[in-house]
Amino acid sequence: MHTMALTLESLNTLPLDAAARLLDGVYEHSPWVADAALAQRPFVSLAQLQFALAQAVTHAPLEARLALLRAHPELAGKAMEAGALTRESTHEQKTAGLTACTPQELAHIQALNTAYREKFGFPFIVAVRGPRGTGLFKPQIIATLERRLGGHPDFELQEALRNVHRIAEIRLTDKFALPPLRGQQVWDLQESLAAFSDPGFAERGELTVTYLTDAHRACAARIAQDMRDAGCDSVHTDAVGNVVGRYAGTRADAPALLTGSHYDTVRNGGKYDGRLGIYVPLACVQALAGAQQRLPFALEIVAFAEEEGQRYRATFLGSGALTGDFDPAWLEQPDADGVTMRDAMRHAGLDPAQIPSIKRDPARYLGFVEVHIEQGPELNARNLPLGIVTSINASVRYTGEVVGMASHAGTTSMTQRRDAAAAVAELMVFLEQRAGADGDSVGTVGLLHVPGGSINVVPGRCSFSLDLRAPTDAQRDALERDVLDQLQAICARRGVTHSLTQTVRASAAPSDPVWQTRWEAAVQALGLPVHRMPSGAGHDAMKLHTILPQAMLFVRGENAGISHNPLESTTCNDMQLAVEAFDHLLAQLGRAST
Ligand code: HGY
Ligand code: MN
Ligand code: MN
Repeated sequence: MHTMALTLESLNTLPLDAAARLLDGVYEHSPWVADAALAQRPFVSLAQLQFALAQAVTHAPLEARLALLRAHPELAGKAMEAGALTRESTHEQKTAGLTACTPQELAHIQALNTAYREKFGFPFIVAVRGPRGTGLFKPQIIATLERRLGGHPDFELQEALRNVHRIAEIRLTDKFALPPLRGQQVWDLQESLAAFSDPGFAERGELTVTYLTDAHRACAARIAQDMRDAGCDSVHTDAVGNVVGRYAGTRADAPALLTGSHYDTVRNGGKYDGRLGIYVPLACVQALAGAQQRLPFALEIVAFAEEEGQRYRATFLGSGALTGDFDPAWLEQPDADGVTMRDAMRHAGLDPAQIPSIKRDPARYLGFVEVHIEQGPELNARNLPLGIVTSINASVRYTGEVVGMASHAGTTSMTQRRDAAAAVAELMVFLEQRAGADGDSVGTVGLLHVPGGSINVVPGRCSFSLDLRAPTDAQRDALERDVLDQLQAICARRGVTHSLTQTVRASAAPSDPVWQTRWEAAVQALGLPVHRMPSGAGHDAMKLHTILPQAMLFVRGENAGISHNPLESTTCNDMQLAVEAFDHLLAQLGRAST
């Protein structure tokens, strides 16, 4: 390990061959990567160097990329047993406990390695120091190997390379002695928050936090404490359960910057959806408070209590309360157990009568910004840590039911049936084809249920949901019209009836150009390319869009950006970069306000 930490200055100014030697070991047995990347110097940041290294690999011929993968040792493989690993790999495999496998573990891992290499033609590679940089556990590594063994060769080639880049990023962090401390803290705070989960899920190690459950209230209390610990001058929980932390500015009357995201989750969801947008700005408050520094405006961070609409059909409820869009009819809505929202609020000690006072006066705010994981594969595929959101797609959601006639599965001929489930199935196939025809529309039936169904009964009823999205309102409306027309036609032909309830209708929310430019300047200042992209996912920002200028910053997700899934993941290095980008945006606003 280098006794002296490397510096960008040395890397930028030393003769190329000397500079390349400083990067020895970053890409396993593959000095050509550093040689190619150094042509891009000078580098203003480690992130910029990292991206140049990744680009050097991306632009290399396939054979060179495959050779890079094949230069890596197997996990708990023969090179480890023979003590022939590089210094870095030895440290990494030791840290992961791979040098201390039981004979059964060793046999299992080596059998998996053999199967993996036979299927893909290169060794299984995973960054064993993981997204936190301090190490995956052996069971996690084995589970990842088992999961990825089932992958598609094209995907797996990219996934293996992404892990090589993550290994390189961690090795660079060590070489430059620049641990992403603020990113690690953000990562750890979200890890702690993920300890709270609803019953029925917590026992399975799954994360589910739905509106106003005890786990949800425990999250609110923890977030409030984290806001106080970070240095917020005031922290309160409002009448719908939003947790609001405010870091005062030097001018009490100046409009504040509003930011935040949601802390509820989908069922068996990920740890970062929403929550990252609470803890990234909180890390900025921590730094400001630590330096006893004040901005010329207040920073107000809102942890929105409800965005996913899981327990009640009331999506964006938390941010909707701020924009004056809380629908009092929601209070009487029962959940699956018959508990009305009003009762749930009473149980949580919230007073619905105070909800109207949550509405914000837009004149008191500069705008709204939200940091969120991308929840998609784009940044991950481009080896980019951050992305700039240009617009949030329009969406419309329905819950519905088709009613036919339950009848004997054995005696009802195929021409006499009024099969409710088959009708919905036919609609699903149409929806997939119709949304696909647009290219950038999406349609999903996420809920599908035959109530009281039996294996030997033709389904008489079938409940379902529709989630339709598109980059513009007009395209969403056209998709919606075609799908609803087709549902009508299917039901008429099959002699079944249907009912539909619209639960969400959200217009596309283009980013405010001025605020989008601020995010772009922040990302550029980090030495990263500006990658602009729409958001396929809905966010609280689309609600605040109705009263304030807004723009979002996306953070790359691991595992091809999967989300609404326990595999949702992002690294402490990427979180660090999001914090630094937020710092930069605050500094821009500070300069603009003076
Ligand atoms: O469904 C969405 O787009 C968001 O995650 N609620
Ligand atoms: Mn979500
Ligand atoms: Mn979200």
